[in-house]
Amino acid sequence: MTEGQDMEGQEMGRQSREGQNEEGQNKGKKVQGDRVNIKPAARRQTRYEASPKLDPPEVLPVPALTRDLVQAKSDLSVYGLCLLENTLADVELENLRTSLAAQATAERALGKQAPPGADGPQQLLSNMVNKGAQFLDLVLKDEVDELCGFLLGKDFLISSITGGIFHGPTSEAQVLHRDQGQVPATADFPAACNAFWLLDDFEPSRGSTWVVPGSHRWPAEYQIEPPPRNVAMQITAPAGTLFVFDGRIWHGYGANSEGHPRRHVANFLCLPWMRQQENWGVTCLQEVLDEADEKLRRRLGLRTYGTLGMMSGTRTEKTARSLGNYEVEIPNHVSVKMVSYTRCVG
Ligand SMILES: O=C(O)CCC(=O)C(=O)O
Ligand SMILES: [Fe+2]
Repeated sequence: MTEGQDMEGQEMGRQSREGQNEEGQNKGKKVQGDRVNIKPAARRQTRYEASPKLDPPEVLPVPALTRDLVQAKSDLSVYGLCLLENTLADVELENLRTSLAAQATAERALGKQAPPGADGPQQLLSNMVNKGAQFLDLVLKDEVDELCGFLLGKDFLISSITGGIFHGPTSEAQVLHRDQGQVPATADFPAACNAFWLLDDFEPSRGSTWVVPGSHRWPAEYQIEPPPRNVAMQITAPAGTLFVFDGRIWHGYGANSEGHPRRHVANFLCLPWMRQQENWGVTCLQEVLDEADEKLRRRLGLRTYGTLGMMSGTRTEKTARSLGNYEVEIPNHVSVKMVSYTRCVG
């Protein structure tokens, strides 16, 4: 049964129970016997097809590398992750490695002024949105639209874009966590996902990501405290792979015993009604906004989504549809150029 069908089924059940208990409730509605006839929605909000719950919790294997988007979507539903091989051309890969390394060196050279995460053998680079068009190009690629749009619907937002480099050996693996930890565990759907662009071969000896495949399908009570490390396994995938994982999956980076660089760019994406990780309104450079095309502006959340994200009361050309759970028309005419406001005094 798909998630949409499941939700509609629950809704039907609630309505008909209410109909039975409260007199007069059914006035004006078409009643057949003791059931209220409610029309199901013509469309579901996302095309995500949920796999059934794993209750009791079961750990699945890591899915095989694939080059097929249909297979990758199925892997996301079944395992909670997919490994789409060969997604970056060699020249692009080399360019990304070089520019990530140059950015990392420049940030380290700032010493005490450097952003958080700059020192130590494992460097974190934050806010890659401001650090070069080559990083922004990644999040706009068709594969991200296809796979992350499958999980989150077509209007998903950029929550953050970060980069990571292991410069040498490390001894500590990251605590297992879920990237949508701020979302109640009872939310039975992906609210966020991570799309990692692997710039080096990810192998266990280089601290490749630990994952618990299938854990997105576990009941809510298993999504609050992390499971023991011995149920997790590490991925192995070549540079150029797009590694996408559901925000509900238990995971964390590994320890890099080999010391080989392990570089990646992370596109962290979320539902269009969820708070983004980076506060773009504060940190996105004006020159990035000036250069941004329509799609990037939407992905950054600089467009309205239904009644959300309005700008001093947004004027739209169409009457807004604000009924229930719907796909929303995004008015495109709103400019993100800075406007000077004049304050009227008395
Ligand atoms: O780098 C990795 O392998 C995982 C990192 C991670 O899970 C995170 O930063 O949230
Ligand atoms: Fe994470």
